[in-house]
Amino acid sequence: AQDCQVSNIPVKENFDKYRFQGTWYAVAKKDPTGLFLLDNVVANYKVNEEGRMTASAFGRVIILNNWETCANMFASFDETPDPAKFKLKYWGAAAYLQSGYDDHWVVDTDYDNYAVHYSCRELDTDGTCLDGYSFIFSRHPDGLRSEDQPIVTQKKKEICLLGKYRRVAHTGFCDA
Ligand code: DAO
Repeated sequence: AQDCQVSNIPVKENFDKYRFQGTWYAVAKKDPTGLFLLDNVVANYKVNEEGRMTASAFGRVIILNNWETCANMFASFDETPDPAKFKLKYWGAAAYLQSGYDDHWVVDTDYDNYAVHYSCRELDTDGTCLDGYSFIFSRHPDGLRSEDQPIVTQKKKEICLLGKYRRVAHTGFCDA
């Protein structure tokens, strides 16, 4: 795993999208080029009647370099042969928000406390990731439990992003 080849990145075995449902607070993030979601990022995952995983998310964003707003985002996930590897189709409630189609891998989760997300947008010629992003999610708005921190640190290492994260603040900016 630590050869940093994207194709060798380990993901959650037998990922259960049903147990993953509900609210996740982003507590840390590794940004991609041209980052979008800044902080106050909260995602709510659901599995719909057809068995498809969907999500809605909020986060503070800055549009056109100076206008700060709360983005209301929607997502629909396409499954792949690996149950932990999805394709994420996302769009905003408003047209000026970002939209796209990214990888969405669940590297690890215990479903009840923490989750490590990974997305590589652009592969380098050597098979490592040239441009990607990653969220560390917690079920708890105040952060990770201390017992989960060493697990998450180990996973950050395995995805070659240790030291690349920033803390994601929750200040109530996007609270309804
Ligand atoms: O913030 O720079 C960025 C990239 C994030 C793009 C995707 C956000 C919308 C979908 C949220 C679903 C759960 C991660």
